[in-house]
Amino acid sequence: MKEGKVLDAYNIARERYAELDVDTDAAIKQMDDVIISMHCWQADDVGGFEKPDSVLGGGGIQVTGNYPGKAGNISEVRQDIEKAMALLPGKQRLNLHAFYGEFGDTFVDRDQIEIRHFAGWIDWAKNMKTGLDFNPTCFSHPRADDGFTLSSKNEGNRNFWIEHVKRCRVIAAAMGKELNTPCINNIWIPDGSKDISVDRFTNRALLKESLDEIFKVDYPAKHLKDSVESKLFGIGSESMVVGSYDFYLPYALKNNLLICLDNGHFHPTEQTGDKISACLQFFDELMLHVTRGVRWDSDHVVILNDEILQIAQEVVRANAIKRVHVGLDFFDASINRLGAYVIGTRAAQQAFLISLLEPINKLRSFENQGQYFERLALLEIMKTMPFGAVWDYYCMIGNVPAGTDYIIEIQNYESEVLSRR
Ligand code: RNT
Ligand code: ZN
Repeated sequence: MKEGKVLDAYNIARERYAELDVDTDAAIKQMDDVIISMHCWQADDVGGFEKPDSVLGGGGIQVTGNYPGKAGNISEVRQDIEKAMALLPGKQRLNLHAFYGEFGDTFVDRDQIEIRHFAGWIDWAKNMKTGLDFNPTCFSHPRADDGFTLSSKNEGNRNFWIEHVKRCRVIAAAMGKELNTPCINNIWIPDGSKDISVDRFTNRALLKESLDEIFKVDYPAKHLKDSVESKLFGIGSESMVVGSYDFYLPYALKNNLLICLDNGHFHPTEQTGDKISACLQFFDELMLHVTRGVRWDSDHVVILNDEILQIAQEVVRANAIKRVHVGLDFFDASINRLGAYVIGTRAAQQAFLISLLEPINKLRSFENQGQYFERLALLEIMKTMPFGAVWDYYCMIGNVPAGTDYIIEIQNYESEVLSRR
């Protein structure tokens, strides 16, 4: 897009928003605090790089599609993430899963992982001037094949996963320390049951016991923050999920952890955005997994839909950008994966920028005076305000492609890099 055109459109947009007492420059400035944590696992369809290759399984998640160009090793993951970051305005972090360690050609089981396996990632992050977040990988492993990990009745398996998660906390704390920005270690386990189960109590008691053991060690909050991610159901755990919202919400609260709200993990008519102002009354900080479920927790690429918009609006309206950590969580193997990253991250960023451009004082005053027609009218009017011009300008000043220009960049990357893999 021509810079002059972007600027002309922005100047008009700035005036239009100013008529509603919205300062577009201030909104853009606030985007500095919106740092999206990009998940590494879109690059290779949640495959990881263990030797021998782990097979995605153990319950709960599934990837479909076989679009060419998938990252086949860690350098390719880095190359793709770097390219994605170069096409995104603002700053991002990287969210790593434990099975993306650099294990070389040897087999390093999950209960054996060490900081040194992630030293390369820490160096990479230093060079990229970005923070890292982390996740234990409690799936795609023979010890998760029966669908249970931290809540398993098999003591050997349970201890194996406890050890894995403990080590992940050590690694995450090292990442936070080295990079001078707290690393969020988010625990999600697939544990659950396909069919009616009759001993949920024991599984949940075991999960509590395992977590108590894992969290015995304290790390400075400036290095490590722990979060736990709940789920309603998954493929293979349709009838019961051990780590449900009712389980983790009180657990996180009692133990000073963050709760991770994944918007694919609730009943489809439940609104994740609505949970934010509730949780913020009790938690200092929250973690989000932003995704798009299509009929089920399908982890489609995030787009700018009502759900994402409501989540961002609720964070901004609660003045909580610095208290809510936004991570992405989708994996689509049926389209250009770099394109998936850029679409999804931009959509999340756009949701925040739109929210920052809301005439919130005016809306609140309508609401406080019971002027509900006026409130609804203004909300509708905001939908057709020239947001795109502000977004393009934000891209332009961030030296990244505005308008449709990123499509061509990704097509070029596909023909020069991805198609040769
Ligand atoms: C699964 C959870 C979890 C995973 C990642 C790969 O339902 O959303 O966050 O997607 O750990
Ligand atoms: Zn998730």
